Amino acid sequence: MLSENKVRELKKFSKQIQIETVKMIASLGVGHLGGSLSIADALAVLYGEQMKYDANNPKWEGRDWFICSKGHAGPAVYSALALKHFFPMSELKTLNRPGTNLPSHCDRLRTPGIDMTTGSLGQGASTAAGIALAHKMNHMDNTIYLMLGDGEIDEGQVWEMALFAGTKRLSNLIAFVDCNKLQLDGPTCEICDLGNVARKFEDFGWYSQNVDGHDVASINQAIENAKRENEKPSMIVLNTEKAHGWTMFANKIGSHSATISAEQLEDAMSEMNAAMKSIDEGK
Ligand SMILES: Cc1ncc(C[n+]2csc(CCOP(=O)(O)OP(=O)(O)O)c2C)c(N)n1
Ligand SMILES: [Mg+2]
Repeated sequence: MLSENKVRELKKFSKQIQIETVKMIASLGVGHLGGSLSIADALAVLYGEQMKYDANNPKWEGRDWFICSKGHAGPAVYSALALKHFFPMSELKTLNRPGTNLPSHCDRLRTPGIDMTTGSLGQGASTAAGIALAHKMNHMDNTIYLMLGDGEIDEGQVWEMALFAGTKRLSNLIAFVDCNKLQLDGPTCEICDLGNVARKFEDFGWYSQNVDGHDVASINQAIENAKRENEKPSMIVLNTEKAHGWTMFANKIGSHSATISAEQLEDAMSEMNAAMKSIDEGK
């Protein structure tokens, strides 16, 4: 269980990830806002508490891997990596510009700390299972973390991976689905209703849990539970809100790829800095 201080530290880290994400996208003018903000809390728990890594040696063999299969959420991952010193914060302003190390979608050959190239939805799922299998065959105890989107899991490839990982008992694979209920241009349930996601993965041989995806303590506990499971891959369904943390865009379809004006940036910073102050004051 996390101490009160640690919970506060993770909440602040998550808020900082959100702040940097919005600033980064606003500096370019447009980007994948909603699906970046919705995973900030999970990223804070991973990079602030659970994952083994060495920012000075991103390819360290003993590290845990993070594969953001919903590769369009790159901005949130870049924020977490920069805040943990994988590269200078000043690089965040180069998002998706010519010559940048931070393309709009994750690229393992461009960005220190990005473990897999993603963006074509579904493919990160298969690569994560392959990497988990390779580590298992080599008797290595690294954990492979995988982030999927709830629209992304419409892809048949994800379910092929689910079957494979269940069959191979890849207990070193801990996956999340960011259930923010929206995809690119509509509600997930209207486009392809997946029903009970946790139960479906359970049927494929996984250990499944449902958590509040904006509660860092619950996310942390779910990962602890998953690490204790030695026979099955784990699925942690994160119940989230798209563009969480910024009322103007929260739960709106238009948050998926949003343009951000100077006035809107000001609005976001005032809301997010107030939220940061509340965390500091223990509210
Ligand atoms: C194979 C593939 N098809 C389509 C796209 C275009 N696309 C990018 S994001 C997205 C919606 C994904 O929805 P979801 O997984 O719910 O993402 P989130 O809500 O987390 O942003 C789509 C269709 C893509 N990147 N890859
Ligand atoms: Mg979604």
